[in-house]
Amino acid sequence: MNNILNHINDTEIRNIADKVAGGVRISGEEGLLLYKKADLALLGLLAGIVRRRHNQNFAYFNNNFHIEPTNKCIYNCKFCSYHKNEGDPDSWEYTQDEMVDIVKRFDGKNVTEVHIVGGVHPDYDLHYWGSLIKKIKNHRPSLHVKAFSAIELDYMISSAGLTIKEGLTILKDYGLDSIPGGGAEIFDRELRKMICDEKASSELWLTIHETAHSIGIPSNATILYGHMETYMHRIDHMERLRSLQDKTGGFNAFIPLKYKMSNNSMSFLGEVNIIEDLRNYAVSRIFLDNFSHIKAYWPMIGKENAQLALSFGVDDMDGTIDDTTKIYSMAGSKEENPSMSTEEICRLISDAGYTPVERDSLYKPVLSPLLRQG
Ligand code: V47
Repeated sequence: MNNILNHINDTEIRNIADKVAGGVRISGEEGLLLYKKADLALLGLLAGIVRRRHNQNFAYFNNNFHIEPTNKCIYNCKFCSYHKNEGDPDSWEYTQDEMVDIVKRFDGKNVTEVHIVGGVHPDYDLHYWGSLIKKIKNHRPSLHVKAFSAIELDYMISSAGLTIKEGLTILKDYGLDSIPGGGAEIFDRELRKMICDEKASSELWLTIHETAHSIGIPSNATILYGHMETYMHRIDHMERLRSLQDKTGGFNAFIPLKYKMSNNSMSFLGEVNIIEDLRNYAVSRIFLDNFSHIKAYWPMIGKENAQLALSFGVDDMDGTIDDTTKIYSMAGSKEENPSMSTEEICRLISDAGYTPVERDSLYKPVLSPLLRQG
């Protein structure tokens, strides 16, 4: 490895590369230099070192599906293509029975996780959402329920007049297993004000996740990138996550979400290209040394790009999805009806040179019939 690093001409980048190869944490300033000055091939190499330290040659996926209860939302984030007002012909709202029917569609199928996330609907309270989780658990106790972004949680808990800890404890008792990473967007106060002024602050997002971790609810973290932010904003966002992870160890995965431009009021910004996506996955992998997993969410970035990202630090492809999410098709993703079979996801991973592992929601291997047959 040292021989390869000898070919780096820039002394600053060479020193950072030496640190990464030696397993030493890099500073925010050094992360910034990687974004600005390191070429993509070097970033892939360094991210690969960190990736292998955490996950060897494995690449993970799960068998999962989503429920998006409603796209009616009290907030109107500028990047969102999903939000609709009450009365809009494109708005929807499922009843609890309809949502349990979605779960029933997967009876006899080897799914292990349901991911529930949607708009912040004004009419439903904490116990409504809790009882939905309970009904799902009653029907299929082994299904892991990963539900509600910190933004939805803030609304349902604060409108019930409870503390975050009280609200999360109630949801945990109903059967909540983990929390997805949505709603983090970008933590910088000024930028957050520009793109999603109304919803929970960055500090509140972090407090909700910290409190969840303290009562044994793990979670994910996201960043929304590729809009108006600079590299400094991305580093600031990841530094806050890295500090919290040092404190709690409760994050499972970090998921960079690329801003998609269709049907929202920030379309004039356009979208960043694949080079920038790969650069961002790689720097995330290098910088977040205390996160075990970096996920490429293929319904957002596309199957082939997610496959390519495996060589830039990513070790998790998310799941099979089975055409159950609309958030990204509404924002212009080319994956209009996102669905992958276990066979297809395994083939994508092995064609990229990695070993596919079906995981549960906590990254324990699941012995799927397909993988058992080799
Ligand atoms: O918070 C919304 C993003 C997130 C757009 O935890 C957009 O496993 C880009 O958090 N362009 C929700 N992004 C989705 C989410 C998620 C996805 C996959 C896996 C996990 C996990 C979590 O979607 C929102 C927001 O950041 N988003 N609109 C858009 N136009």
